[in-house]
Amino acid sequence: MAQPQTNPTPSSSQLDHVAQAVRDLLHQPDYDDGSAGPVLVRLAWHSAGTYDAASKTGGSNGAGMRYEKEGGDPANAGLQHARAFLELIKKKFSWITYADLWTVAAVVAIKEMGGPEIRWRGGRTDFTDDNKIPPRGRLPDGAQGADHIRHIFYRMGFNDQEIVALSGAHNLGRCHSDRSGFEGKWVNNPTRFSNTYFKLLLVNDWKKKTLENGVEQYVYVDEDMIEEDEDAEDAEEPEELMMLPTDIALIQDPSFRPWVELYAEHKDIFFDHFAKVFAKLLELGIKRDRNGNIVNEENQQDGYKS
Ligand code: DDH
Repeated sequence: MAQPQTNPTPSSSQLDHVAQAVRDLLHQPDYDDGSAGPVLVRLAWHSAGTYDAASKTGGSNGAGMRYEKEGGDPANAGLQHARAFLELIKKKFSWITYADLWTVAAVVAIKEMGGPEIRWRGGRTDFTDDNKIPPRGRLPDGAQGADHIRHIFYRMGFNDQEIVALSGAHNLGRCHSDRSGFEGKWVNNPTRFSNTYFKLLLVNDWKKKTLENGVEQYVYVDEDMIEEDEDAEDAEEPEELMMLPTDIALIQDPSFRPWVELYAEHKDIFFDHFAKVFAKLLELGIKRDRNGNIVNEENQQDGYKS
């Protein structure tokens, strides 16, 4: 049996440099809503969200999206932009692994966009081939409902409260018809982390709309909230806002809905719960020794025959 290999976490002064470099690249006037932040958050989430607790496969170790097997998954369409942004940092700080960089960048971006401080631990290693990349199909499909959401997130080891808290990330960014088929943003200011997503879920009368490409989503023109929204001074023209069928499932399901109501009312509780569950997400599939170093047991995952 091979000896487990450990990879130490970067020192805090090393990390300070990387964090500053991430902050420096967030402002992207020609990209989407002017920030690389949202797509960086989605990169980290999709790198971790392949985890399967039963087989202990997938998760944020490995940076498998560098390989076609995972990077070419239609569920990951558009995340090449996030990887290209971070490549500039990797060139400068070659000592950091991609798997650490992709996860720490999200934590820095969330904080910089006004979100909570999230505990992050390093030491991830990068796969050197695509053997340990899990099969496609482990990420959620926005066209589905509560049963599907539970199937996907219970597999990772999350409960209903954690599912709703994590979903609050849809306060950030937007859907792109050339990536997922869905179109539009969830809130007026999609580069500011807040609990507006939950408020909008509850106050609006969401109507089903079929897009030209045949994809169904929910829409509302958010006129009232624009005036009330504390972030509204940055907002531009009122634009039709959207929700995925999976977002709407959070208010239709009797066990998810109370959490939506709590987070809509109490931003501080949402921030606290989000910080905890996002930290947990980034640790999926990672085994640490007593010193916090990641243990890569060669025989832990046998790899997949593809
Ligand atoms: Fe998401 N998400 N997500 N999401 N997500 C999309 C965009 C973003 C689902 C589907 C989509 C989470 C959960 C779910 C972010 C973060 C998180 C898009 C649009 C789809 C579709 C992609 C595109 O067209 O570019 C579904 C389904 C779920 C689910 O829970 C059932 C979670 C848990 C997170 C997280 O970060 C914790 C972010 C950020 C974006 C915006 C990306 C961007 O480029 O902007």
